[in-house]
Amino acid sequence: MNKIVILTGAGISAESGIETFRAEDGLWAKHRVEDVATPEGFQRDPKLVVDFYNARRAQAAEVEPNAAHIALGRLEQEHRGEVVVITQNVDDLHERGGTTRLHHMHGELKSALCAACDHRWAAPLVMAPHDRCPACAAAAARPDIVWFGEMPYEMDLLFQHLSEADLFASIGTSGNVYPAAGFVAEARRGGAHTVEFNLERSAIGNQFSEHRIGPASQTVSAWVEEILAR
Ligand code: BV8
Repeated sequence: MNKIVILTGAGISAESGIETFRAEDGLWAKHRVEDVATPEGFQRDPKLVVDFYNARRAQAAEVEPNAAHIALGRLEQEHRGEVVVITQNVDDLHERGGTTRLHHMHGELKSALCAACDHRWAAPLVMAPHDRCPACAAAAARPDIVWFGEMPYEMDLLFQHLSEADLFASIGTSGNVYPAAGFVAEARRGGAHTVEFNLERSAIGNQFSEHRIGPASQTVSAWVEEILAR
């Protein structure tokens, strides 16, 4: 099992206290996706969108990585082969859990983006609509987040990693959002063994060879122990 590629979703951060999207009391139960996670929503009401991310940025600063994040950090440190984490999450719990080879395919709360010149900088805890870009001074700052209808980041590189994976693990994602939900098929095409970690089988559960049902803090820690003991 040389190269391990791991995709994570909101479920890996749930036990740290960050609500997921599609649970009954989740984010999409309180906000309309169209209003807070699309470019059109941002055009329509930039303050609503900026405040939605300000609240999540503040929450992410208050919580801690859980045993699953920490186990993945240890796996990267101690596994003889390559370990690459691709996350749909925008919090920084993987970094704080010790993962360094990390790709935020949907962006990150800690980054701000200039819609005019593409400059990126460390986002202030509280962003305001039309904050000025430190590089070009345009009042065009936006959260550095990939909204629905926008292209996720580094896709060519991510597909390269998926094609080289010997082992592909998907942790805490409902398999509703593409292109991330298509990654397991890509990894299988490359010959990878595939395992899904979730509280229940996801919408794409039938595409995985192996399932580990239960809270990620327990199932991921046990899995990492097994791999490192091989
Ligand atoms: C694109 C922003 C094209 C950041 C997000 C086909 C049909 C219809 C539409 C589409 C289609 N293909 C593509 C689309 C469009 C769309 C899409 O997929 N729509 C879906 C809804 C059908 N996709 C896009 O728009 C993507 N872009 O396709 O661009 C393109 C082409 C050319 C040129 C330009 C563009 C962009 C998608 C990114 C959107 N941004 N987020 C933010 O606000 O956070 S998506 C959002 O959903 C988050 O990023 C989140 O990470 C992601 C996925 O959600 P999950 O992480 O899976 O979270 P969820 O709550 O759903 O599930 C949690 C899971 O954890 C559950 O299964 C639960 O059981 C489990 N769990 C809970 N607790 C635990 C646990 N597991 C283990 N342990 C626990 N303790």
